[in-house]
Amino acid sequence: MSFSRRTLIKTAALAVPASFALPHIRVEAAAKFALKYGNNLPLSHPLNVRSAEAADAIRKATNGEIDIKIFPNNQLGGDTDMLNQVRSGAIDFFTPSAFVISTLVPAAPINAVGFAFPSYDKVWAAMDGDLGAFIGAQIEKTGLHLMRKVWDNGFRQLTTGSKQVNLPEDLAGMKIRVPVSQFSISLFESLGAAPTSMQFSEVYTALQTKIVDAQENPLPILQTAKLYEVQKYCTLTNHMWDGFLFIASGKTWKRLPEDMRKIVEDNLNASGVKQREDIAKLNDSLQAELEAKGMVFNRPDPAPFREVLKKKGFYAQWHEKFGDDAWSRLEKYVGKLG
Ligand code: X2X
Repeated sequence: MSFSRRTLIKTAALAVPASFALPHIRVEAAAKFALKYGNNLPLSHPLNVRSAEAADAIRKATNGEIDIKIFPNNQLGGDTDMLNQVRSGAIDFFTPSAFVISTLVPAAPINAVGFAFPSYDKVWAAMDGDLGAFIGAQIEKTGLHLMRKVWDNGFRQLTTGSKQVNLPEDLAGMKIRVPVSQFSISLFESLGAAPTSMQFSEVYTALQTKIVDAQENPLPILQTAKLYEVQKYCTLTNHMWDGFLFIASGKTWKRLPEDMRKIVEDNLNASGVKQREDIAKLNDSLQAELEAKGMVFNRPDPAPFREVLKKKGFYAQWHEKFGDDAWSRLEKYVGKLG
């Protein structure tokens, strides 16, 4: 755009009533609710692709009155920051995983109990059923609003820079980055590793500079955040299932009229269900793609890992911390644990 045209638009925006201004200015002027959504993942991740789709649908359904702008990739700060911002109302939406919100809602990572979920059909039955209802109720108590459909992060897999992991012994003393969550620390300590909590915004650099040797995340994150550039081995442990909780700031949610809330909730839920399918498809194709980029895969037997956790009292300890209600809701879907 040339200088004179820019000046003209500026002048037009100042001098002309919104209805006579250029179309893109008019849209902005019409948005009664200009809302911000922040997250920690690159634009190419299905979380961002599908939330952009939902934001478009919401804009259309409200004739532009709700305009959700997406800030991906930690643009608004790391997870801890974004959690504070959504609580204060500085941002309107945030999608923490259960780990990220666990500093506020300690029972949230009940869905991530080590080696609990054998498959996705059980995950979605639980998260769309009694387990998800429990997590939602805990979150609502803090004043935040949780959209009913949880989005997929995925089954977490272990990656390392220097050695392949086949047995729990291979984890001895390994410096591994985990999310900022007591629960993740506890699981990897029980397995004999040396975990460090770190926000996702710092993970790539920490691996590159070898502050840590390992991390754990689902395959779509290895791909979209390019962690394959700084990790060599991927061990398909499926050690936890993790989702993204689509939450709205309580302040924002109260401010929206009822019919608008329904439009937001319905569209986010619908896109969330499609996002789950996107991740399922990626899970089928990503191993080959990551192998082509140089990663070496293996798939260990989960039984010895589960045995160590049992022996170390991991299940008993977390059953007590999460409480009987949460634990029995999980076991309802996955069978007896520990
Ligand atoms: O921080 C992570 O590892 C991530 C991206 O999976 C979460 O948001 C928990």
